[in-house]
Amino acid sequence: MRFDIVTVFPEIFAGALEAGIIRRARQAGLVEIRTVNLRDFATSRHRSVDDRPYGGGEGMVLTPGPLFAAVEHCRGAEPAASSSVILLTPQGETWNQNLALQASRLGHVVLICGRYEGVDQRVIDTLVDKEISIGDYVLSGGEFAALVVVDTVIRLLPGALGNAESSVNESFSAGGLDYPQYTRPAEFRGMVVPDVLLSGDHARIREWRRAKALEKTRSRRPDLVPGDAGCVR
Ligand code: 6GU
Repeated sequence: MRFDIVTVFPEIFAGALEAGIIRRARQAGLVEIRTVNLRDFATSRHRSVDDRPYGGGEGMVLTPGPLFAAVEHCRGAEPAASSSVILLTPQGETWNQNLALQASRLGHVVLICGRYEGVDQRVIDTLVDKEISIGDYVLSGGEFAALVVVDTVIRLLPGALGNAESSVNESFSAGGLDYPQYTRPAEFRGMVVPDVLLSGDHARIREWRRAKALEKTRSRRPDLVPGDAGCVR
């Protein structure tokens, strides 16, 4: 799989894409990730990539020229249909595990990091396949959202996780939140690990974990409890 990230701040990505599971997936050849500096595709004398909105109002809007040129550069000779262009914007559909799973089946994804107060609508109408937001809060731009998309998708690529990190029992793939975890020591500052976890009785442990996970999901995220009112699955 391949990601191209179109951004005016490529320096944001350096550290984040060179650590942990993302680094290992890149080294294993499971994913190729490039950052593309939008400013490299500006043609004006001052290499600007934004301008004032027609009709007036606050803020600056990303102009179509550099964005079209950058995406065309990312596509190279490949047909437009074999890549998907995602714009990171607070106006988008909210990202979730199911959208990540769909994206993990794509071959080539171009992520455009929205900046300033918006993006020219002609880019959205004719270049962008999907607009994505990562939640109901305001980011300064799409860069951190692009990292969320890349991380969540890479975890789903076959071979990206070792056995120890297997996503089978994780929150959300399993449909709810996780049960509480404990490790050594068995007693820390007077706080003890629940007896059942030290019992060696794996049937009882499984049942305790299932009950704890359900209790936590019911109280924090009732929308995720299968069969309950409000569950979105
Ligand atoms: Cl994708 N962009 C911005 N600017 N803010 C956001 C977002 C994206 N997702 C949530 N908030």
